[in-house]
Amino acid sequence: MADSVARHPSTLLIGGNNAVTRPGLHGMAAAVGLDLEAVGLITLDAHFDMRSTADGLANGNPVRALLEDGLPGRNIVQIGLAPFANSRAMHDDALAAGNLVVTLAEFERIGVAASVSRALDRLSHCSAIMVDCDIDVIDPSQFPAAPGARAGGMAARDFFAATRLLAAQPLVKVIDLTEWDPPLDPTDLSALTAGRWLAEVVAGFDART
Ligand SMILES: [Mn+2]
Repeated sequence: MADSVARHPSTLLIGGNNAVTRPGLHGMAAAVGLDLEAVGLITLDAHFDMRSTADGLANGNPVRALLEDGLPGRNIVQIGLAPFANSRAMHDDALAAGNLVVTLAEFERIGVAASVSRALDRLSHCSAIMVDCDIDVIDPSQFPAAPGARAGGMAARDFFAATRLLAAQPLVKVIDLTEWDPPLDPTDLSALTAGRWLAEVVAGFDART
């Protein structure tokens, strides 16, 4: 990751599960010579990913692990948190850490552009940003191949729009896609949706000025 970020303005990290986000962010920070105080993380994810790290690193705890590594909560923006998919304790912990939390309900109330603007404003002190796209944020009717997805998720078109806006930001050095489990979808719907994600990332990158 560090080697790629050093040589390219944008690097895509394709999971695999959400545990790839932590080493991805560390690689990005190393490549640009920044400590964790100067790098930001934006997650599009139905979950806080704030489970305990006591039993090791896994797909449910990359945000907790990064906080424990020293990434300040003020450098973390979490968008798309689904109701009835997270514990109260994790929500409280995220707020106590200083993470900016934009729940799915808030995202839908204020819209894609305002949510992205809020995220970027929050990270205005950061010199490099990683975007974590946990594809379980999408409604499972539109992306059946994510085991963590819950009914009533984000509309795929909103996910695409948010991805494109974020990919257009020059400070976004790394974007990951995680939690896609292809065998869970016997149709080609999930593959087409993931393919569209890639197209949106490239279109956003192409729009950079
Ligand atoms: Mn996740």
